[in-house]
This record gives sequence, structure tokens and C-alpha cells, in this order.
Amino acid sequence: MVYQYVLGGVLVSLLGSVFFMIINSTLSGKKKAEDVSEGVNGNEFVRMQPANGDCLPEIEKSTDVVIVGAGVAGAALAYTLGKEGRRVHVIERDLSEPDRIVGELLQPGGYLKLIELGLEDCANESIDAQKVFGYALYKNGNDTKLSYPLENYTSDIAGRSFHNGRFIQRMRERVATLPNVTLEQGTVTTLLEEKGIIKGVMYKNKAGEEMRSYAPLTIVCDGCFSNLRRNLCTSKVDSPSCFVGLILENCDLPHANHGHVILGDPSPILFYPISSTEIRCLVDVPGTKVPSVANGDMAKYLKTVVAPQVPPQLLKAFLAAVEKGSIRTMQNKSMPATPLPTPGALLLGDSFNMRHPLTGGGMTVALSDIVLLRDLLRPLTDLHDAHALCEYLESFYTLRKPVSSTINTLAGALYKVFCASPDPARQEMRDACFDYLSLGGICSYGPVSLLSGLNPRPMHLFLHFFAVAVYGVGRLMIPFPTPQRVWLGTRLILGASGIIFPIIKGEGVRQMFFPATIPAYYRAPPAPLENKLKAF
Ligand SMILES: Cc1cc2nc3c(=O)[nH]c(=O)nc-3n(C[C@H](O)[C@H](O)[C@H](O)COP(=O)(O)OP(=O)(O)OC[C@H]3O[C@@H](n4cnc5c(N)ncnc54)[C@H](O)[C@@H]3O)c2cc1C
Ligand SMILES: *[C@@H]1O[C@H](CO)[C@@H](O)[C@H](O)[C@H]1NC(C)=O
Ligand SMILES: *[C@@H]1O[C@H](CO)[C@@H](O)[C@H](O)[C@H]1NC(C)=O
Ligand SMILES: *[C@@H]1O[C@H](CO)[C@@H](O)[C@H](O)[C@H]1NC(C)=O
Ligand SMILES: *[C@@H]1O[C@H](CO)[C@@H](O)[C@H](O)[C@H]1NC(C)=O
Ligand SMILES: CC(=O)N[C@H]1CO[C@H](CO)[C@@H](O)[C@@H]1O
Repeated sequence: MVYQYVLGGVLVSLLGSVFFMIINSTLSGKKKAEDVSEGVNGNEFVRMQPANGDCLPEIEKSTDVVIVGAGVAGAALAYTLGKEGRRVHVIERDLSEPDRIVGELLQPGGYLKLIELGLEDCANESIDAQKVFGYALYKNGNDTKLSYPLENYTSDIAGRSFHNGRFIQRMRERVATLPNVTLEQGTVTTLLEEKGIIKGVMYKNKAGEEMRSYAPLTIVCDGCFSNLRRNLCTSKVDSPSCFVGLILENCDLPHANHGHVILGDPSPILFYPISSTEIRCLVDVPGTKVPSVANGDMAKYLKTVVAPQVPPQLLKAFLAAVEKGSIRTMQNKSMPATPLPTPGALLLGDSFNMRHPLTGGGMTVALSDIVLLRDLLRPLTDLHDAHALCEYLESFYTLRKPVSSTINTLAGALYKVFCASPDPARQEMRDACFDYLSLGGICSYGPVSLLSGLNPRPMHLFLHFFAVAVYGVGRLMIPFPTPQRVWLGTRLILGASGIIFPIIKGEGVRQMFFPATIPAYYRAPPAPLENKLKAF
């Protein structure tokens, strides 16, 4: 009897919080609109002298789009727009091959986008890329295998993992083959603005000279440490943890061609192949204090805290990698997309939107955004009407939501669920999640297809998340519900709500679940100037 009331109460509070979220997000939507006008007044663009205006159109005519940064997003975008016949000027700070621990696993959903862009050769055998068919999940020595649901695709479709720098370099090579794209080394310092419209960028070229590049559209893809984003979005960057990266050599993963996720204490550990001979290990270190690499604390931490949780097959190689000492760290950032639509400019990639890297979703979101943007820009021959273009492109922010919000929400929620916690309710949630995924059938391929970018449906994510919570509560009620277990179950549900609702709120409830109610969803491309003139 008692638990029926409790369950009823929980349900009511759940519905209540959903309602509250909707109201709240509608209100904050209004607030955002006010922020926009504030932002435009209070920015720090370099204003151009209108006196020089007469000579501008000449320069502007030679470029359609300026792209800042040729990382994953910038390079793929430059290739895509260049192939569409646009004249593109890409400015990248460093054209040599990057050596980083980020962006090494591309989900199958992202690989499908790469094919759509015609860039799949950049992640093939020639860079020793490895196919990835799914994940193996470890908890307390037990493991379960979660395969991507790929049976309805051709055999080539799978995830891909590789050295990020090699992948980027291949894409840059492809960009350089396009006649209408200029790829230049230079560091962009400021956006150039005139009457509230971004007209281009100021940059320092390789020789250190200050240069300007003008175009009707500037797309900023300067990555997670973006300096330029502050004028184009109301960013709230959150850094929940840090990843420590190592490379393991001369060993085989327990499950070949699979990502390995260890539900470790205090937080997850990842392994995946990045070439035929190397395995990337990423150790999540939560909180703000990371042990110092320089004074050896990090090595000690890895040997004493992490090593005992590493699967036995990998332990020797893991310890050897720690001994060898090339330990890299990278902050984990997350940032919901909160654009300030600005005429003449657009943000893309990590400068625009970030999520916890646990699920390796960043490149998939970026590539999916690029496909969408390409399709939106395709009908436009002329990009010069900045205000009309800006209004039209507002649809982008809603149309991208199914893919981006599914991947972003899952990354944030899984990270919280997978971290160890002294709270018994959180432990129950973690155990329930592991066991739910181990059930097989829809319980494993459902969540995996969300994670892999193959099923961009936020509602499915929401349902699976609460199915895990309900499964956890159900197990607590067996064989019979004691008051303690009912209380634990209630706290489990509340904890689960506390994880998912703030993330969903950050993404925007309406955009995520009811995109069709957003007016911008239906924006038609602006009519070409000639048509407008004809109408008179
Ligand atoms: C630890 C970690 C692991 C990750 N693992 C994965 C993963 O496995 N799978 C996945 O899909 N995603 C992963 N991600 C996310 C992924 O790395 C990013 O989503 C992706 O790299 C974003 O691409 P980008 O082009 O926006 O940024 P970047 O690839 O960082 O490119 C930005 C480019 O802009 C250039 N630049 C910066 N400022 C300027 C300037 N002022 N002027 C000119 N050029 C400039 C930089 O030199 C750089 O080349 C991970 C992230 C982290 C932090
Ligand atoms: C390059 O740009 C010119 C001028 O817009 C255009 O006519 C030409 O078709 C473009 N070339 C390619 C290969 O896209
Ligand atoms: C891989 O891509 C390169 C270009 O990057 C291409 O020359 C090569 O033929 C491709 N290899 C295979 C096996 O497809
Ligand atoms: C593995 O799982 C089984 C069944 O769920 C359980 O009985 C066993 O204790 C687990 N093994 C370990 C090492 O936790
Ligand atoms: C694959 O296709 C079959 C037949 O259309 C369908 O029944 C099945 O659900 C599909 N599998 C997945 C994982 O979508
Ligand atoms: C573990 C870690 O690197 N934490 C950092 C997360 O980001 C904040 C803000 O950038 C830093 O203060 C923390 O040190």
C-alpha cells in the first residue's frame, strides 16, 4: 500500500518537474531574446571605417565564405562548401599534423555523414584506421558486449578509430585539391563588424603581417578553446573532469575492434584501438584537482588507483605505458549550444557546442551539422543579404537538435551514471544501468543506437533512461518492498531525474521534444535579390 502512494507521489513530482521545465525553458527562451539585443551592443568587435567602404565590394566578391580553423569541423566544412562551388578562404593557425588525444573514435552515425560528404577515404586503411563494431562494458570483473546495430547496413559501415592528426591532415589534403578553396596558415584575431553585421576576419599570416579577409559569411570553427565564440553565443563552459591519455603497445584488446568502457572507481576508463598496433587508454579523473604529471603523482595515481581496475590482458601494457611516461591530459568540457544569431557569422564544431567525451560523439555532431548546413545553403546562390540569411539559418539551430541533443544528453547522463558514488541510490542506478544494457535485445541495441548516432530520437533516449531507473526500482521491490528499499527506490528515481532534467533543460525542452512548434523550423530560403526586384 505504502509504496503505491510513494510511487504515485514520485510520478506526480516527475510530471510536475517536466511541466516546470517546459515553463522554465519558455521563460528562459524569452530572456535569451532580450540577451541578444544586449549582446550586440556590448560586444568587442573591431568596427570598420565606413569611409573605406567603397573598395570593399571588390574584395568581398572574391570569397563567399571565410572559415576559421581547419580542424575536424573546419576542414570537413571547407571541403563540403568548396565542392558545392563556393569560393572559400580557410585560415588555420597550424597546418602541421596535430598530435592530440581527442577525436579518435568516430561513431558509425558519424561515418555515415562522412560518406555523405564524400570524405570517407580520409579514414581508411591508408591512415591505418580501425573498424569499431561496438563496445565492451566492464564492471567489477564482469563484462558485457554491446554491438552497434549494423545488420541493415553494408559491411563497410562501422565506427572508425584512428590518429586524429592523420585524419585531419587527410581532410586538409582533400581541401587543398579544390580550385576554389584557399587554405592558409594564419591566426585569426578578431571578427570584423560593420553595423551589426560580421564582414570577415582580421588575422596574422605566416609572415606575421596583419591581414583582413572579407566574405558575406564567416564560419568560426576554432575548437574547444575558442577565442572568437564570446561574441556569437552565450557560452557557459563546464569542465566536469579531465581525461588522461596513454598509448598501449604490443597487446590485444579482450574484444577486438571494440571500445572498452570500464565502470571504474571513481570514474570510467576507456580503451580503444587507434591503429593496428596501438591502443588508446583514456582515464577519466573527476573534479578540479588532477595529480601532477611533472612530479610523478600522476604515474603513482595510475599505478595504485587505476591499474587494479584494468582488465588483466591489458595490465602489462598499461604499466609499461605509465613507465614510459608520455602521459597527456586534456580537459573535458561541455557546453550546450546557445547561439546569438549574428548576421554574417556562424559557429560550428566545438566552438559552438560541446559534450562530455565519454561517448565519443563530438565529431559525429560536427559532421552531422555540416551536412545540414550544406543542404540549407545549397539553394542560395548569393549569400550577401546578411539579415535574411541569418533569419533563414535560425532553422539550423532547431533542425540539428535531434542528432545533437540525443548525443549530448546521453554523454552527460551516462557520465554521471557511470561514475562511482558513495550514495547507495547512485550505486543502484549504476548497477541497474549495467544490468539493463546486459539484458540484450532492445535494452542493449536501443541505447547503443542512440550513442552511435544511428538513431537520433531524443524521446527514445528519455524512455530508455527512465526504463533503467524503473528497472532499478523494480529490482529493489523484489522479493518484497521494505520501507528502506522503497526509500532507496524513490531516491534512485529522484537521482535519475536530477541527472537528466538539467541536461535536457540546457538543450531546450521544446527544441528537443517539440521542434515542430518552433517557428524557425519552417524558415524558407530567402528569395534571390533579382526575384525580390521583379516583384515590384
Ligand atoms: C579528451 C577528449 C576526447 C575526445 N574524443 C572524441 C572521440 O573519441 N570521438 C569524437 O567524435 N569526439 C571526441 N572528442 C571531441 C572532438 O575532439 C571534437 O568534437 C572535435 O575535435 C571538434 O572539432 P573542431 O573542428 O570543432 O575543433 P578542433 O578539431 O579542435 O579544430 C579547431 C582548429 O581551429 C584552429 N584554431 C583555433 N583557433 C584559431 C585561430 N584563432 N585562428 C586560426 N585557427 C585557429 C586550431 O588550430 C584547430 O586546428 C573528444 C574531446 C576530448 C576533449
Ligand atoms: C569556382 O568558382 C567559379 C566562380 O564562382 C565557378 O564558376 C566555378 O564553377 C567554381 N569551380 C568549381 C570547381 O567549383
Ligand atoms: C584510401 O584513401 C586514399 C586517399 O586518401 C586512397 O588513395 C586509397 O585508394 C584508399 N584506400 C582504399 C583501400 O580504399
Ligand atoms: C558477475 O555477474 C554474476 C551474475 O550477475 C554475479 O553472480 C557475479 O558475482 C559477478 N561477478 C563478479 C566478479 O562480480
Ligand atoms: C533491420 O531490418 C529488419 C527488416 O526491415 C527489421 O525488422 C529490423 O528491425 C532492422 N534492424 C534494426 C536494428 O533496425
Ligand atoms: C580535472 C580538471 O582538469 N579540472 C579542471 C576543469 O576545468 C576547470 C575550469 O576550466 C578547471 O579549474 C579544473 O582544474
